[in-house]
Amino acid sequence: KILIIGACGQIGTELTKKLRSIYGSDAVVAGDVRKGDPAFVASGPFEVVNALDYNQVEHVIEKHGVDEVYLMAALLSATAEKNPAFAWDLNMNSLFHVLNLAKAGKIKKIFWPSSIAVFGPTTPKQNTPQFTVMEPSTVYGISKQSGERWAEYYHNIYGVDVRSIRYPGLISWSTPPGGGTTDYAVDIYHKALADGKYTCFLSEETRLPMMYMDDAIRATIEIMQAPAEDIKIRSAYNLSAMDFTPAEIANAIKKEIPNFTIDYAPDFRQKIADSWPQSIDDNSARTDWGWKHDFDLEAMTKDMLEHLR
Ligand code: VAH
Repeated sequence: KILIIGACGQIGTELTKKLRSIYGSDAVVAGDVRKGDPAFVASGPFEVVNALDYNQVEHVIEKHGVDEVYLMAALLSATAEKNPAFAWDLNMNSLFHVLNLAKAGKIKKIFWPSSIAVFGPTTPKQNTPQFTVMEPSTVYGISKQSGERWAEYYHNIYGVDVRSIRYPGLISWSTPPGGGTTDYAVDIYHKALADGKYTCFLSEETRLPMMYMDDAIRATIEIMQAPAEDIKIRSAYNLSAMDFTPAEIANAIKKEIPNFTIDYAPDFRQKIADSWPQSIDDNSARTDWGWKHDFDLEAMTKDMLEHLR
């Protein structure tokens, strides 16, 4: 049985649906501190669970016989900068709770999301390697880098089977973005259809690694289904599909919506974006567990607009 903590979030919502379509609704318990929309809750077991409450998490695991946990609850980069103490508390202590439940033998396998935010201003920005300098300059990035260190430690010292991916910016038509710096790449499609124009909070040449949500969900499930011996990296795997700038995604949209216009008004998120890589080398994921992406910018744009129109 699977428990998703943070099931109502940007990734969690789609992950829950996909896992239920693979394993059956009753095999996947959706957990979130928010109640979640009734339709979602009606489609399978749902528990209100606070990722920071060890006893609540343990109770849900025992009540449903859960043996795999996907811990998707976190504050993302932009929100975390506004709430550093809570972001550190939520992002770190929720991970310790789940790692300790696995160490105590109460769950068998954990998925925990890392991010390209673990890289900082001193990291090489082109084709960022799997192993390189990592001096994250955001609260979110610091928590993700620390989380990777602890995940690897719990695997090496206590044999915990925890698996992780450094997600790039994720774009989905069906779930709103969750307070990240890459959220512009979701907002732009909605505004292009609604208003025919978009004011971007990053500058036009800000290149960032990105991925369509379909690819991210598939990667998450594939790394969890891989044989344990194939997962040679227990901090987190670099993962990549594409990288683009606001100008490039705007041009891709203009091919479908010719009159679309974009202008730029960079805000505090520009500094966060400037500290991150522009492109990622994900050869370790491709070699160790057969990762390969499907969606490029053009395919994503077609699929986004098709679903949102
Ligand atoms: C954020 N979407 O912007 C997340 C992600 C790499 C970006 O970590 O914070």
